[in-house]
Amino acid sequence: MSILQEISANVQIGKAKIVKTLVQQALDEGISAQQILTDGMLPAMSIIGEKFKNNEVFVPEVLVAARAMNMGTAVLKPHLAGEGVQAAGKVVIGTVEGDLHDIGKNLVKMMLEGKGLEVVDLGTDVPAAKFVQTAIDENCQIICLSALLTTTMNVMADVVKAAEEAGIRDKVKIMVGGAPVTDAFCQQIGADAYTSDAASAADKAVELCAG
Ligand code: B1M
Repeated sequence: MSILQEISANVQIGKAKIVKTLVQQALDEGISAQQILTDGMLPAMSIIGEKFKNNEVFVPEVLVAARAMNMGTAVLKPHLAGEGVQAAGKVVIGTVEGDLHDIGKNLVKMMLEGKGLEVVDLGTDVPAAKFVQTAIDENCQIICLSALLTTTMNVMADVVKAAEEAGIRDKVKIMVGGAPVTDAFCQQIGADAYTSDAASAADKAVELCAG
């Protein structure tokens, strides 16, 4: 079994400490942080998701896998951080109200910080008004929204409306993402940008801050 397969297998069974050790070992062996993430850790969460859908694993197993994933990505964090010119800008990020999924949101945050952007992380289950108030109070250029449930993605439309009602829509860009979100949905709700993964989200945020 390759080390990436070992990482995937241990994320799936939630062996957080072993994942942490294996991720460090893979880095020491010269495997890039991006490859560890893309070929080791992300496939593990897809497999868990499939098993969850088919009732082969249940919430407790998914939670321990998520914890192992988060511990592994913490080791990757300094290595995923971009090098070179650091962008200037401030972003508020969170998972929308009703939604507790935060692995993707944490990855986006990590990549944004890697690009030198300052990030205010509101966590999960964040009401629309909180995003808008934070953008005002903290003088953020971008609101970044993550949703993993088809039932919560509509809260993103509430954030767009709340920003309009607060009179900040022309000053703040709104970015959306997460597994059920699409470019068509982004356009439908009047948000500014959809990206499918954390690295593209960070690139887009830099572009929007510069613009
Ligand atoms: Co949940 N869950 N879950 N879950 N869970 C899904 C999302 C699901 C698809 C599983 C399934 O059925 N196959 C399904 C949703 C179905 C649907 O809506 N159609 C589901 C369900 C149903 C539920 C519950 C309702 C289950 C229940 O209780 N009966 C419940 C809801 C709780 C709630 O939120 N209110 C629930 C709970 C949980 C756990 C708490 C156990 C756990 C979350 C733990 C945590 O996050 N700390 C969990 C998990 C782990 C998953 C799966 C297995 C994995 C999600 C994940 O972390 N993926 C997931 C199945 C799956 O996705 N295959 C599933 C890895 C992560 C890196 O990907 O977050 O998509 P993702 O992020 C990607 C991109 O989407 C993008 O960047 C990342 C990659 O670079 N991205 C952005 C994300 N945000 C972005 C923002 C951007 C740009 C890009 O711009 C701002």
